[in-house]
Amino acid sequence: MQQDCIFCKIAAKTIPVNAVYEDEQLIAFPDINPAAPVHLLVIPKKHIANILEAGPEDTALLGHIMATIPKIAAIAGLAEDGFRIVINTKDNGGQTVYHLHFHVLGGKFMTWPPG
Ligand code: D5M
Repeated sequence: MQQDCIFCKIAAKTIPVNAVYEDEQLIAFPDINPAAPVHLLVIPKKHIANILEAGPEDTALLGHIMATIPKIAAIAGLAEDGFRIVINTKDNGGQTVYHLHFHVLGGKFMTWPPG
């Protein structure tokens, strides 16, 4: 837990969260500023600033998150029509919150490339 980290506070439930899915390693909740009809954030409970900061000790955690996102997407009703997973990283990636998070977006047809 890192002081001043909003997602650490969400993971610790010191900020109330409407969790869509949770286990001992991760929590999924709606993005406060949705960019699609369904927009979830999936975060590790462990503080990792971004994917560049993940170390070899985080390999199993990252695998667990990727393996669990399809389950979360299905709970959110996205399995039939599909969805997009996005990891914004540092300034050029558009990262604003420096606690690793996986955006799960769906509920509409999305174009490519992103802006
Ligand atoms: O995405 C950071 C995302 O985090 C952005 O879409 C808003 C969202 N956000 C910020 N604070 C909250 C809280 N408190 N609840 C839910 N969602 C939140 P990035 O990839 O860093 O630009």
